[in-house]
Amino acid sequence: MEFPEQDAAHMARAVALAARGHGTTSPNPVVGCVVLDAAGAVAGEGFHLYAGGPHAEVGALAQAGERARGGTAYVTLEPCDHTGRTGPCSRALLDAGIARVVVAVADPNPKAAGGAARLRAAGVEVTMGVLAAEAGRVNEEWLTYARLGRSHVTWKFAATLDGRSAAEDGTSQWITSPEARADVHRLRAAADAIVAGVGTVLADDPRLTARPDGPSAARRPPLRVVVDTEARTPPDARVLDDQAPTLLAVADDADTGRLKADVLRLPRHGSGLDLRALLAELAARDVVGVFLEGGPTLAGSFLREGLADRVVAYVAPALLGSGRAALGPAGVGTIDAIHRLTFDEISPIGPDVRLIARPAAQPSREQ
Ligand code: AOF
Ligand code: ZN
Repeated sequence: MEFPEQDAAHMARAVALAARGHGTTSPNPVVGCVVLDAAGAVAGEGFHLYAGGPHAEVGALAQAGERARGGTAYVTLEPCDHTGRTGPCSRALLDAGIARVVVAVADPNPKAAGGAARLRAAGVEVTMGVLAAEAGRVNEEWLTYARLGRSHVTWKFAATLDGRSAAEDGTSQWITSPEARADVHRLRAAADAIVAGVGTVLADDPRLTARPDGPSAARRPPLRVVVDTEARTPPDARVLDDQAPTLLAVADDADTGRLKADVLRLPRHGSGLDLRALLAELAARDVVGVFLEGGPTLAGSFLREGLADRVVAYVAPALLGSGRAALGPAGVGTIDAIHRLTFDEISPIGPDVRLIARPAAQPSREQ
């Protein structure tokens, strides 16, 4: 039996389920699944929680049990057709007797793809593309990583209403409220890596650790990455403490003699490093999502290269009038080259506002 008019509503639920995996599934995608029985009633729900754990379909099918026979499965990502950390979901759906599978986004992972074709070949009705934009958004970090072979980048900054991140004398603590800073720690904790430039390390000596007060505190700490072309990070910098692993990204000819850190050598690009190569190297280390913090120079370089996929701005109701701008030169010499974004989300956080925006046409801009 078919219930196509219900497709969007059930897929919306699957997308909401997928979102529950945010911050814990890396290097795997977030995936949600809803299973209906043959009469169209919801019989099971599932989502992917961690790499190596059951896929969303398997969880939903287990809940549905015998009621799945002749039923419909809604999945935010094409069911896998491979045996990786777990068995193929295409097979699990067939074994459960599912008659129809509705998919939002095709799987770009060549190792796992092919589930839709396998199901069709076995006589299952397959509908692709339902709520593809929403399902793509919920899984945007992993889809960037899987499609482009590089980590997804969220650039975060905190600034005054006039876009400044430090006063004239360089002082910058605290522009935003404790509530906004707690929110930053939650976002940091959900990332696989936290990236900062050596300028920020020299100026602020940050720890770059995630210190959330909530339940995510138990997760493994994000990798700290310092973009440090000339290897200027002081050996006693806090970022090199033992609170989390740290990678120093340096130029291939940089002198790292006195540093005892993990070093990643990269080609130079302009006056800095090849950031595209950095993100490919991080992806190869299973870093799906990068949280880029500090400072304006490095953020400008990412923007210039078209490598900032999402912007999270914490804006305080305060004015400075002078002092360091939140963003340094970003390759915009004339108004035609302006980086246009669209707002995704505008939320009050304590006395501040959190704005989430993304480039109007990412990631096609870099393809
Ligand atoms: C998931 N969760 O719910 C679905 C996935 O490492 P494995 O063997 O668990 O396989 C991961 C791949 O399986 C993943 O990259 C994606 O292509 C596919 N589907 N993965 O982690 C899920 N449905
Ligand atoms: Zn699967």
